[in-house]
Amino acid sequence: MTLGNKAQNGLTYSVIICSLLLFIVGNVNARNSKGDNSRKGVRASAILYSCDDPTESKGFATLREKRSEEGVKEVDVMIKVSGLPEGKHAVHIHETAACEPCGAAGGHFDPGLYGFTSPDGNHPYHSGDLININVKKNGKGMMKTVTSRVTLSDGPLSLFDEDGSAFIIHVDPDSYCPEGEEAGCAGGARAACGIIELDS
Ligand SMILES: [Cu+2]
Repeated sequence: MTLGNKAQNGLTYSVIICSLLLFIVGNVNARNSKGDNSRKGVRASAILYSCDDPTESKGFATLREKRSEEGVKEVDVMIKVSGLPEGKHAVHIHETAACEPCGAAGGHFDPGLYGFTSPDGNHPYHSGDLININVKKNGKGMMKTVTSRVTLSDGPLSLFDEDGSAFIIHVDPDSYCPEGEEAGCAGGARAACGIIELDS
């Protein structure tokens, strides 16, 4: 074998190894991007502020939309709060993305032909009705739930309609209004509010 042949063989091996590396890296990238897209879905979040002092943060919420095996859109909701009085507090998605004052968030999110957003009426049948959050002695609480009554993506139940949506944490627990409409049965006054925004 001449020196020229050796150099040529070396070059050939280098080309083969480089091609193999590029192939492997390309495949890993393709798999990652496919995996990320299918897992990620649409996500949103909200920072919760006190209704007494809108500069004081009381926690945050995250939302993630996914598809069930049946193809139904489901949204995972997670809320963490701090600095709230011990006990249960009603949590709902309200119909307007406004928190100053907290009353600006309006009634409960309930789009559609028969939408009825009055907080104590049609409760707990609004699209935005969720479950109580339980706050411990130290003022901290966490709540996780899943809802198929709202979506983050476009559609008739989207939280991102023309005026958006906001979380409200109420002062009192949600009794879910077993006797029908009764003043305060859905949690009464408002303790914290957070405008829901799509994650970029
Ligand atoms: Cu409410």
